[in-house]
Amino acid sequence: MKLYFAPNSRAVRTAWLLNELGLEYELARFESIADRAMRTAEYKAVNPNARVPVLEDGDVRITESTAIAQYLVARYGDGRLAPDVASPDFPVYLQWLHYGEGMIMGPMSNYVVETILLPPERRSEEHARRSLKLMTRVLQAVDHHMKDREYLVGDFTAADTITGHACMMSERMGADFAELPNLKAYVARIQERPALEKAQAL
Ligand SMILES: N[C@@H](CCC(=O)N[C@@H](CS)C(=O)NCC(=O)O)C(=O)O
Repeated sequence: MKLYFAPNSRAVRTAWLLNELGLEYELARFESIADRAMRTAEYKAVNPNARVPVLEDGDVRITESTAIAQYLVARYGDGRLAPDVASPDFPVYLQWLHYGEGMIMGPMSNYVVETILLPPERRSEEHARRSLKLMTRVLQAVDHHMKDREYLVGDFTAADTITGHACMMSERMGADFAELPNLKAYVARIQERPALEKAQAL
């Protein structure tokens, strides 16, 4: 298996999950998401969007982090890191597996664009404020869900590697967790997992 990876990116999710599953993988590492090697024709042939992560497994190539997580658990999980399809937890698992990319990352990306990526003269305070407000609102739903829970669905699952990672990145990018105590505790909890620490050190 080969993982196209850059530090501090969504590719950490995939490395984290591979580590949790104890799977061997080869790393194609970019220095950062600004690495010019990500913009080459050679890499665009791998991922036309020139983004990470990409997972290759034999003839399989997947370029969406949540789809990669779903694939890895279905093919290599052997009953681990996801509830059984027949379990009442399964739809809950799907909901939280997809929530990170579906609900959190949009407003977070907009916020990062308006506060970090654009040159100061092109930034809009109003857009930044609106993105932050929306990001906080969708994080409140996770905070509410996390009351009296350790992980998103029962024991640790692949959903934590996606939505947990999105929550962790939201905090790092400036979302205010002061009013989100359950979420704050959850993010602290997942950051103690050795498989995540290992992925963040790549
Ligand atoms: N929906 C995709 C998004 C992938 C994505 O946007 N990756 C970012 C890193 S977190 C990237 O490669 N950005 C490079 C760029 O925008 O040029 C996924 O979940 O994998």
